[in-house]
Amino acid sequence: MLPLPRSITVQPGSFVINDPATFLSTLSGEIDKTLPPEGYRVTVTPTGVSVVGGSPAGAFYGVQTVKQLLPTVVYRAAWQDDGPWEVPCIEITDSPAFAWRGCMLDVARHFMPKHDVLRFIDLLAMHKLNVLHLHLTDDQGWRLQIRRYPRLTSVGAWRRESMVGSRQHERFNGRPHGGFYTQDDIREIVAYAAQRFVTVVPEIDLPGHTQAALAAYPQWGLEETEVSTRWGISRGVLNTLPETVAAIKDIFGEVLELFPAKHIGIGGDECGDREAQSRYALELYSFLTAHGRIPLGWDEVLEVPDLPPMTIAAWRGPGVTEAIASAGYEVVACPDTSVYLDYRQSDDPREPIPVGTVLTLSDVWHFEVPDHERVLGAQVNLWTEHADSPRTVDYLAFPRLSAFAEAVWSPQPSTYDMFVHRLTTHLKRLDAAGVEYRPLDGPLPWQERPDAAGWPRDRAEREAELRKQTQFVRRLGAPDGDH
Ligand code: TNX
Repeated sequence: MLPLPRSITVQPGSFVINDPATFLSTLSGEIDKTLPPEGYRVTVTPTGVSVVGGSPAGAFYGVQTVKQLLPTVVYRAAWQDDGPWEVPCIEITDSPAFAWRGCMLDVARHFMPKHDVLRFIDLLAMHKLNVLHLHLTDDQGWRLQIRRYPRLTSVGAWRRESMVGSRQHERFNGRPHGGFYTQDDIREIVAYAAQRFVTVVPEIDLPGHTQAALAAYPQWGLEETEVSTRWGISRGVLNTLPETVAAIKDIFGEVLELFPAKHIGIGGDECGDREAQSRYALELYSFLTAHGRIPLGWDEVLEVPDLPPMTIAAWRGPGVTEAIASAGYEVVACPDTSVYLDYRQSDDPREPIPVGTVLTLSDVWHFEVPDHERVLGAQVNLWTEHADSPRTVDYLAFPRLSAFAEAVWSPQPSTYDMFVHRLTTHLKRLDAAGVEYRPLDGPLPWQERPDAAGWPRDRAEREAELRKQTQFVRRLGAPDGDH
């Protein structure tokens, strides 16, 4: 089973399912509030299967576990198998280690059609993950319809062309790229996710990373521009004119109508303009908290002097999560060198568009979420500069996301070898679900990208760079810190 449940006791005997289709369509759980809210108990006896959850979410996870006891055909959309199926008698009690078990999906660099987002939510839920952080806007595209500012999507949702491979190579493909979600699409995505106990956390990244918005409304910036066709950090930044600040609040007003999540992403990363960075972090802090929400910012927002309490996504390397938690902020751990799924899965030269440091399946499985009361949990980040289709997203996400599910749900003593053993069965489930994961021994020929070069980084070098960039964070967290 994957993620591995806390406790499994196998008993003698088995239950025989004579009518699989009916069994599955009626499989559901009861609620017992004495169990942890996301916890459950599954009991299989010779006379039946019972699922009890601490809440509807717990019951849902119990059902996910029962599916793992059945033939992998249950992961297909339809099948022809009349049974009988035999399930061993077993008692499983389980609950997650962390409350925030997330995945950030960048739908700005490459748009992911609604249909594929729904499918991706199914895959998160199958792994008992519960947060989909949608990175909806960036220099290269604005993907969310805003009624008050239609140019954000009529102009901002597409670009002339894209870079091929890493930006150092300065190569372009001459092919337009675009797409956006209407507000009706978003309501559908949010409702679909909620049925699977996945919270959709939207992110409107600003004041840097806004070139697509600035192409649509140049008066919000400093100069005329177009939606970026290049990867990397662009210069575009929102100005702080009162009209611009008001427009941004209007946008967030529409975001709040669409997304019921407690956390709302405000970005705040990789912005050269300190004044704009502070202004927007503080304005949005007031706006969001007045509406009962909590801002979620990338760890760069801590550069803002006297930053009020907000939740921080700690991405710049190991050690930063603990320092931020010690400084009093709630944190979601997502260190790039452990959970950036755009980073290369091996140092095999066949790896498609290899960027970042090596991040193997084993590295992700060994990732330890720091145990601190203000660490809410962790998320993987799936940036999509180099994932131009859902097929490539599958390749980058799986099976590393399966390993991550275990790091946030059940980081208990198991060994990597045992994980790999369980993964062998799990890959059959992914096959049945139609997931084009990376085979354990390397990419299939059609998963390679000999046409596009990457930019591999060395781990020691990257860690040194991150240590330098995040010195200020460690000072914040020190007991006699000078903040
Ligand atoms: C850093 S993580 C970024 C993204 C890039 C990513 C590529 C963060 C807040 N910013 O804009 O897509 O690196 O790995």
